[in-house]
Amino acid sequence: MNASFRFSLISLACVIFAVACTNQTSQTATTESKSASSSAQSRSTSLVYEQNFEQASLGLFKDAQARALIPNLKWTQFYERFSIVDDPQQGQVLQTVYPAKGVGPSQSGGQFNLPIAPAQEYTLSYKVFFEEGFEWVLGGKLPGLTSGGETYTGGVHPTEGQGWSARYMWRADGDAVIYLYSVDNKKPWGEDIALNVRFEAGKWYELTQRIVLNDPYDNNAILQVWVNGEQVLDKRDFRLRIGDQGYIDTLYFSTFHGGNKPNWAPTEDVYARFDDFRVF
Ligand SMILES: [Ca+2]
Repeated sequence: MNASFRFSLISLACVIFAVACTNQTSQTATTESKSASSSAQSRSTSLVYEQNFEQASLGLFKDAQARALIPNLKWTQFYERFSIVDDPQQGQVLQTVYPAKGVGPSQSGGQFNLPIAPAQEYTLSYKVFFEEGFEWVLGGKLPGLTSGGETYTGGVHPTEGQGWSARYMWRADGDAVIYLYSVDNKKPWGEDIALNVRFEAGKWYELTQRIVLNDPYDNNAILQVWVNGEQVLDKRDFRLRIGDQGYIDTLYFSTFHGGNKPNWAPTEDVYARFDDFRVF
């Protein structure tokens, strides 16, 4: 083999290697961009919180039991209306009672505040089941992610874009909405964002919300919702904050009938179940 032929062979090998590497790089990039845009599943590797209630004791779930299971709870508001029960589909679940004539978190359902490490993006998913006979009445709250814990709820608005809350609500007839407090909501209370899903009693629903904060001075926030894996909301080009603040910092478990007037109350005790909370 003369020197020039050997040089040609080496050159050819280098070219083949370079082309192979380029192909490899472009395949990797395609795969990543597909998984990034496909769904909330793409962030499942960075799970920051998970709760399936399998390690809890059956029976009444009071503040002490909750703190044993979830050590970093900030506060609870249970009033002996939370229990751990066995569910035929889900194993152990958290059950909440909404007593007859009860309205608001002091008389109906209950709440807890679970801080999470502040971040610009999170996905929260959990399962909810309304037991047979559930009365929707005018509506009620369901858990969601917030910035500022429980601050921006109950008619308190983040006028400087310093926080927000993105719980869900059921409305009359079980219509599901996102119930949003954010800097550009000029209504006296939260703003309903329709999900075009109607809850029915006796069925488990998996609710998944992905929130990406807007850049500090842009209108590029993202709020996406999936119900049982099907995307039902893709809200973009809005603001959740103004400036370098408003980070996602709380899993706000909040559920009750209301509103704050008696006409939001059920006529009998009604029950819901919750399970499989995941933040990632
Ligand atoms: Ca469970």
